[in-house]
Amino acid sequence: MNRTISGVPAKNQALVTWVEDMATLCQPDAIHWCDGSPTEYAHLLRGMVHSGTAMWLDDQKRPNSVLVRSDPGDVARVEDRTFICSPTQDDAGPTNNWKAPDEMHGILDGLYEGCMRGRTLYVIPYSMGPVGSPIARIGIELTDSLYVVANMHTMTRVGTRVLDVMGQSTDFVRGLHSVGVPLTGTEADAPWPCNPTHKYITHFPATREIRSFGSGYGGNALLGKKCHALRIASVQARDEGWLAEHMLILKLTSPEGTVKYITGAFPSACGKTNLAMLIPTIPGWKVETIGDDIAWMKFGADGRLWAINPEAGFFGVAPGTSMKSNPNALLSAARNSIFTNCAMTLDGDVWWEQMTDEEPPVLTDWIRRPWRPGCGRPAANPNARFTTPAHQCPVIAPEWEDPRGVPISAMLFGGRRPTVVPLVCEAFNWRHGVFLGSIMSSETTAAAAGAVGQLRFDPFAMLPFCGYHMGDYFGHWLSMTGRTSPSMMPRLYYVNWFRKGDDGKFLWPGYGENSRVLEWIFRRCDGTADAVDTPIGRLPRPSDLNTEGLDLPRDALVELLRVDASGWLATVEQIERHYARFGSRLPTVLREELAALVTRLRGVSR
Ligand code: SAT
Ligand code: MN
Repeated sequence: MNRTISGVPAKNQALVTWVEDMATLCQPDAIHWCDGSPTEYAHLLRGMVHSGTAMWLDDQKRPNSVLVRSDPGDVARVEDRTFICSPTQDDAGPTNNWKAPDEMHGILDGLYEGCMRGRTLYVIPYSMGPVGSPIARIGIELTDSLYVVANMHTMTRVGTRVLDVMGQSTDFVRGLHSVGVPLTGTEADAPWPCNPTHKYITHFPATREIRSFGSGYGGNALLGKKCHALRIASVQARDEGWLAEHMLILKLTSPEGTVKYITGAFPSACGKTNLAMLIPTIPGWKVETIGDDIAWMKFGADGRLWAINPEAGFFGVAPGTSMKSNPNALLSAARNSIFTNCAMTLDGDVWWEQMTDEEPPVLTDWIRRPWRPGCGRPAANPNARFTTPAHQCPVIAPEWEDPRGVPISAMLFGGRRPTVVPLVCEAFNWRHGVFLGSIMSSETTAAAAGAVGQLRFDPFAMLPFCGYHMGDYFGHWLSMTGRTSPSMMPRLYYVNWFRKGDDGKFLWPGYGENSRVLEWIFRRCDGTADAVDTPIGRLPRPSDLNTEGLDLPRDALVELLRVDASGWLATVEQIERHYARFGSRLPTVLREELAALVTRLRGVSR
């Protein structure tokens, strides 16, 4: 068939052949090669508005920004439809859905056949990481969704410059995405096309391929993000001796002007963006942002771990973001942003829960219904998002695009834990820290489809994102310290901002006050802050934390830093069950760490 081709096709033979093969399968009417230019982005937004997918927001209030409302059935990652199709089920491990590659390709080829009829196939060459950085990687996403192309423009580095770096290399991740709704020519397109019955988010780590079908939302469809930068990259990182992690990266500067870089692993919608952009409440300290979701870390010639943020934008959770909770995020999204599933005000701006102290008297909610305060429904979807260029962040660190990355001094692990886990706890050493990462757990959030608020183990916040057997992943983490001198390794911390009191209210104020915990961690790395050895790790005493100006009852602070020995002992059985899932692939060292923890806890609770 005669297909229109626009844009400048690549000269890379392997790429051209693959695009032709995929076009033969999906049968789009046209192919567009993205150049990544501002003109192209403007064209994409206009196209989305024209097709009814997006609405312009008021240009005075949110210049060059749109609001998109998705299909109400397509609002979050679908973990039960996400598959790791490694050669054997054992490679995928017990935490991933698995199908044999051939079988999955068979199912998908059936679905992809003719799935782009009546649509344009966009070829998106993207770089995860600064273009040309030795840590960066290239991927190509083919998609029939304008929304995906526009978001990829912001979230990654897209375009011709990526093809230039690629040359004739065949080393790129191949991603194919379709909303799975062909157009026959008579019916009007849906504002948010998606397939109501078939959704597949699939990964083929051995061949570095991603196939996504049926959903247009976030991590299901923006393939550079979770699919490439975490699931595929975690396998590459295992094979090549580095780390691809679900971590924010922040720069912390002390009043003396000393800088340390810290990463933090927290599950989706647990405050990574807030922590990465935090405004310290303690005088003289400064936090700047390198990244808010993903970190790729490799050893430098100096033996330290250096991290880059592979992304170029933020895909942040909107509800709860306000000038009080995270002014830097709100200011980042002041222009040139795509808002998804937010509510709209009468004067053409967006709104979401807790954005302002007072709720607007009338809104259009995210499903386009009239909304009034007290009507009993949220105005924005709980997983509503803003897509915003990282460089618009008022506290973006000048070195955020340094191709060498930044050297990491400390790593945090955290989740939503209403009980048991203290505010902060330092690992005794690397292997104890890996143990703490492996037993991380958190209450589920709206970022994934399914029940919210249920406690689940989410090791290293990678449960939905690790592209291989989690037992081997723990082993990979343990092996990192053997690659350098132990003193070069970052220190590891387990933190919990979400501890609740008997009244069900949070004990710790969080947000900017988390800088007090960061200060302690900073000073621990420098050897200037004290800690006490406890059965679970090294904890600050209340007097070791900077509490000047902190409005917190002393009882609350004591409780936040208390070792709840019986609470920990009560979770041991759950940890054993969690570990049992990994069978013989669980590193023995972690079982030993668990046994040692139990011995230490029994020692104090006797
Ligand atoms: O939809 S995303 O996967 O990009 C967001 C998240 O779950 O962190
Ligand atoms: Mn995330």
